Amino acid sequence: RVSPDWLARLPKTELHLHIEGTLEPELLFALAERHGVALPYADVDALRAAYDFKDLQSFLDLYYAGADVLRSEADFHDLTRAYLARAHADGVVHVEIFFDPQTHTARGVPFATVLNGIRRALTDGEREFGISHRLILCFLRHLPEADGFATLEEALPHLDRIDGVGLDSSEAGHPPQKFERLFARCRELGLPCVAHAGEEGPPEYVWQALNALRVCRIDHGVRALEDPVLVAELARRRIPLTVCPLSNVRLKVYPSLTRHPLRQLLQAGLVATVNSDDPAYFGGYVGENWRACAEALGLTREELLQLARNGIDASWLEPAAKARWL
Ligand code: ES4
Ligand code: ZN
Repeated sequence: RVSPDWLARLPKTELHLHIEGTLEPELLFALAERHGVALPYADVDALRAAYDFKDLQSFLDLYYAGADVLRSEADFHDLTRAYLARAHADGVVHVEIFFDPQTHTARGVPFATVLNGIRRALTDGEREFGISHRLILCFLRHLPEADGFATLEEALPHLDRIDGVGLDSSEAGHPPQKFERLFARCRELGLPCVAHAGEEGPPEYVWQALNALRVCRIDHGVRALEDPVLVAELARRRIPLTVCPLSNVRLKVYPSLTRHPLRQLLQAGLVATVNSDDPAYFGGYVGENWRACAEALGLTREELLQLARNGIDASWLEPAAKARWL
């Protein structure tokens, strides 16, 4: 059994984190107050009690509703800063953060407001906490590909501050293929691509993320284990999986953490990493994901070290920066 101290000191990365998913009920209420928004919940406890999800969609409904209080640059800054302080306390040294511009531009919040708030907090966080960062623009897959193209158009003046693109939201019925042309354009622009695949969707969606979208990393990807040929391909190409154990349990991908296949992924030779996804909604930041997995799965020191190394390896840090941690 590893000691809590040793685990706390392990240098951690976070490569699968939706910044909108770090909106804690306390901040959500404070921002509602800031903007004079009425909430359909009496208090913080009533809101938290609603975080009882049956699947991905039931979570997304609340997640998009919650994001409605994010309106000003200060809101996005405060949100991101609170997350970085929390991550720092967990021993996180590098973050690659998703944001969902369409959730905000659809409500009239300008793209630049969102980006400026998040970016300013990331830059400050680098100085204050020593946390390095990348920022990944995610397209919402439940919307048409044309909406994604319009969002990319809005992003063009800011590409110097966007490090890559991703694909998130409702997976079932929205295969990666739907975004083949959009991702081809993003690759032409030099943007590295990732996509959520194999969370609720079948292994076929992971194949499509690889072959149609040409992603360099798979977000979740746990259902790849159902297809041995796919597992072999992911291992051979060393395509990292950004696994989110507590998210998977909360969204009922697995009935409990003891049934989570994190160890199987490692044993299959996959570059699996540990991440928190939407920690304000899923009951644990990344440190808690590590502790809970170590405990529920009885992970060894060697397995935990491998997961930490995988996180550095799977990151988009330049080789010299990786060498500092490896
Ligand atoms: C998400 Cl857990 C998850 N899956 C897909 N899309 C998302 N957006 C925020 N969290
Ligand atoms: Zn996610």
